[in-house]
Amino acid sequence: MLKPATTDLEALRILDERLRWLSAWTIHHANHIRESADGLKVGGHQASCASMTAIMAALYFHALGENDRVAVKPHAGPVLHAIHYLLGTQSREALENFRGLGGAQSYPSRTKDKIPVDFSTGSVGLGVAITLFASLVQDYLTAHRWLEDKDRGRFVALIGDAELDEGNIYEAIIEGAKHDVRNLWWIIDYNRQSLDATSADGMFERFDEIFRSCGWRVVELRYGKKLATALAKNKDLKTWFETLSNAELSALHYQGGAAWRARIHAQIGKKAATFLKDYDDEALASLFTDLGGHCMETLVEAFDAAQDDVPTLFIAWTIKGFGLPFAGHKDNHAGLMNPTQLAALRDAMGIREGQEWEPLEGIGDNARTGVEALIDRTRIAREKRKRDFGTVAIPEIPAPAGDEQSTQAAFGRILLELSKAGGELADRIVTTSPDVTVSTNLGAWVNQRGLFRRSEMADIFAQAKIASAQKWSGGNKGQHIELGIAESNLFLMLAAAGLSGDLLGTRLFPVGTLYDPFIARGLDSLNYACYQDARFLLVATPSGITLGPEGGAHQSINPPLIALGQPSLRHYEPAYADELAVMMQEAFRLIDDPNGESTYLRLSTRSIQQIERTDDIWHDGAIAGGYWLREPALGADAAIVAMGAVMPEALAAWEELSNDVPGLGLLAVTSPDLLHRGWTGAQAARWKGDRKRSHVEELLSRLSPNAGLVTLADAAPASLSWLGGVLGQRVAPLGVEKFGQTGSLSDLYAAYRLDGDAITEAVAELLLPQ
Ligand SMILES: Cc1ncc(C[n+]2csc(CCOP(=O)(O)OP(=O)(O)O)c2C)c(N)n1
Ligand SMILES: [Mg+2]
Repeated sequence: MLKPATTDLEALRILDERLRWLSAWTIHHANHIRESADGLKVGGHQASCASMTAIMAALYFHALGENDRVAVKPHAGPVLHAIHYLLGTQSREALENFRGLGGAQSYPSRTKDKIPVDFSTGSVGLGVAITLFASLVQDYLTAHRWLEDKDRGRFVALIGDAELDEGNIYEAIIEGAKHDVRNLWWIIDYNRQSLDATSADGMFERFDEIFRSCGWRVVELRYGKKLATALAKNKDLKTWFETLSNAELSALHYQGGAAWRARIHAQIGKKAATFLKDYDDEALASLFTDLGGHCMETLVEAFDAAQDDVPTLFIAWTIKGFGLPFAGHKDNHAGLMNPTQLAALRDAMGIREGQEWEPLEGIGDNARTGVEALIDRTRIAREKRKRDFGTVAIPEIPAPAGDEQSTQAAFGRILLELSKAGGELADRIVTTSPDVTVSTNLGAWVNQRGLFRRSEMADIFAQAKIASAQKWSGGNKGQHIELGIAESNLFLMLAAAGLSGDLLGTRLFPVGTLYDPFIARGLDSLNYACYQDARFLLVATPSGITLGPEGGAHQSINPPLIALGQPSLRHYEPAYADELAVMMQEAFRLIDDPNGESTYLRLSTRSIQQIERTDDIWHDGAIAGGYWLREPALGADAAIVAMGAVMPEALAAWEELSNDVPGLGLLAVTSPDLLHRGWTGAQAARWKGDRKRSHVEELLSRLSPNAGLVTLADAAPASLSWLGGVLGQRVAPLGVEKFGQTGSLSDLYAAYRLDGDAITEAVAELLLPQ
């Protein structure tokens, strides 16, 4: 990385002020000036922005290189927009429409903002941690020779201090330590305020200890130059200052110079008399606001000094609302300046009324040249990367052979075969798992492709000739990233790897495995990955009560419902190995398709008799969400509708009942998620005049309008019960509604009413005259 050029500090200070103005003005405009159709407060966070304009000016206009990527503190979104406005990459129109439909988004959004946003943020803590995994992906691409050294960069997270209460951050740095993570700058806006109030005292010491123990360099930027010099001259004053609690400090900042004077006078007395004489009230207030995170010289020096690749935490002391009338007030998180206060700020910044949007309004000629030169020189108006990093041919994936198989075992075999066959897709697959690699059947793939490690890791057991089915050595060429048991990390890893094309120019095909119930453990991180349009294949296995002896804590019930409500994630639940093969092929295609999405495969360890196929018609249905495994007679009165590993029960019941119930159908649902989306999508299209019926409507219209459906899933029955709403058919939903317990499959299926008897009773009840 190049040493940064020396920069015009004065110009940076002007840019800091300008960012404070533009962010405050953008928020003010949306709340007080733009016409409000509904009378609701639009909101925005002027104090959170003001807290870090100096940090962001120093970063963007001085320290960032062209390959660097930044996750911006969500509530500093308007500052990022202001930066791009100054650079000419954000429009005035979008700022005027801040928080409006199609306007600049409240929190930086990769998919919705028109400026280049490297990482979306919003749910605090996640934007921080993803930078660590993105850096790991950069190392992965470098090791695999997909990224040249000249294209490598640093990953920067701008962090609100309260974000550091989020446990996912610590899970991430522990994982990072294991993988020797580097090229990270995490910059804490240490304003010692959260949303509700001022925060716990002395946390900078805790952060320091924790991060250092994980191999980070910690750089504390407590004082600006002026304040450091003044305190160096008076030890008593410094000691007093450093013992002020966060609440006391913030209150004094809010109260201003006279309060500082009175307090110093009362608490230090004579020993501070000379000091107090040197400053009038205004100068006193200004001096004490000279914290490290507001001092341009301090920031520039600190960034210039951290040019190696050691992961670095900067603790930049700041004041929330710096330079605004509510600076330091504990309630200022969502505070908005009123029009009078805003006008006063405008005047103080030398901006004429009516010229508020002029980017460099009021900046005198001498200074203007320097500012313009700095904007030009340090322009990092990075083109929003388009998805034009090539495509990868997805080969046909054959079904693994075998009369009896579980979908989990079939998954392992498919990956193994892909690996053995080789080719571009196999080389681009990167697998990852939170300590369940072996138990989710990734083991054979890992034996083939190895663990990824930046430095070689020998397999000690193999060297000692101790028999083991699992090789466990790692190196530069490895394709499996083993994680500790932290499901949030899994999803952040998938998010980062799933953005490798956009972020780093090479598409990866990330495959992550975990046990289905533990999706809930990392759910917000999964949502975060989807929100950013990261692309991956998530394989959740085992699932449901089909893993009987493992008991309730491991038997998942509601993930299909989670998937039903999760945008940008497609749920597939195969019953048979051949279905799984076409689903995996489709999932890989979707990863690389500009309009694609991620896929969640819910698999099982239950080994079941595979089905004889007489044709390939089922393919398209399986991909679309369901197909008739046993075709009903046209206008039939009933159908069994089943999903996944309970298909043998459904088939057996169908065989038993089909003599008594003529034309009985058996519908294999492979994705309630897709069927539901198709249904609502077709409805929406009908409002626009498109009369096309959705797949689920087509399927169910083969039955009589009064038909009864018995739905069956090893999951919450609501996963399928909604099917009755499509055409108004009656439903008897079978599924799991209580936490499971240990037991044999037959015992559990009987106890939870998932067996043939339950299906027969349900069909009978539906067919009895009402
Ligand atoms: C996961 C999550 N929980 C809660 C919130 C609501 N929230 C937004 S900002 C915030 C406090 C932020 O304080 P800090 O990180 O210190 O930022 P500051 O505004 O002080 O710079 C909270 C609780 C959120 N955005 N995300
Ligand atoms: Mg804060």
